[in-house]
Amino acid sequence: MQGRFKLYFNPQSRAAVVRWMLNEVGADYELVPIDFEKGENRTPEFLALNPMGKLPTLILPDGTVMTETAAILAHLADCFPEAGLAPAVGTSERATYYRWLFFAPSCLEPAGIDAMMRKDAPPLPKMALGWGSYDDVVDTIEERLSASTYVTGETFTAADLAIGATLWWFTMFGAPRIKDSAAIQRFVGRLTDREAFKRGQAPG
Ligand SMILES: N[C@@H](CCC(=O)N[C@@H](CS)C(=O)NCC(=O)O)C(=O)O
Repeated sequence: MQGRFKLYFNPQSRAAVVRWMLNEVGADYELVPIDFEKGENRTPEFLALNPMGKLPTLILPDGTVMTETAAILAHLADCFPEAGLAPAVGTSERATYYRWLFFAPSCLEPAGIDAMMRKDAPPLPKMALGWGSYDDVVDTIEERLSASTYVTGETFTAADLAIGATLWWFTMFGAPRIKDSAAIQRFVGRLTDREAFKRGQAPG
C-alpha cells in the first residue's frame, strides 16, 4: 500500500500494538508522541480526531481516522495482503481468525482488567457479562493454545497479535493464572521473539 500512516503514540498504551503491526506489514509510518501526563490526548485538536481521547489513533494515508486496536489490525492486514496476516475472505480460516480477533477486545481484555482492578469486589453475574468469567476466558485460551501453534492454526495472523499483545500485557501486570500457564507463556514467547515486535520496543 502506498502512502504514510501517522500513529499517535505512547509506548505505555495499546498504540504499541499498532506500531508492532505496522512493523509486521512493512508500512511507512511516523509516530506522533502523546504525553498522557501533559494531557496531550485531551486537547481540542486531539479530541477532534478521537473524541474518546484514546490511543491508538491512526491516520491512514488518505486522511481517514481509525481507532480501536483490533479494527486497525484487521484493516492493516487487509491493506498489506503480501504480509499474509489474514486468511482469505469467506474461508473457514477467516471465520476462525475473526473469532479470535474479536475475542481479544470483547472477552480477554475486559475479563483481565476486571480481574486485576476489581479483584476484591463481588463477582458480577456471569450471564450478564460478555466474557462470562475470567476463568472461563483463560480456560478457553489455554485450550486453544494447547491445540495449535497460533490461535487460527499453524499460521501467524493479526488475530495472534491481538490476543498475544493482551496476554503479554497481562503477564507483565500479573493477571491471575497467566504467568503460570505453560501454553500461554509458550505463545507469548513465540510472539515476542518476532523481529517486528522487537523493533516496536525501540524508543518511539
Ligand atoms: N477500545 C480502545 C481502547 C483504547 C484505550 O483505552 N487506550 C488507552 C491506552 S492503552 C488510553 O488512551 N488511555 C488514555 C486515557 O483514557 O486518558 C482500543 O481497543 O483501542
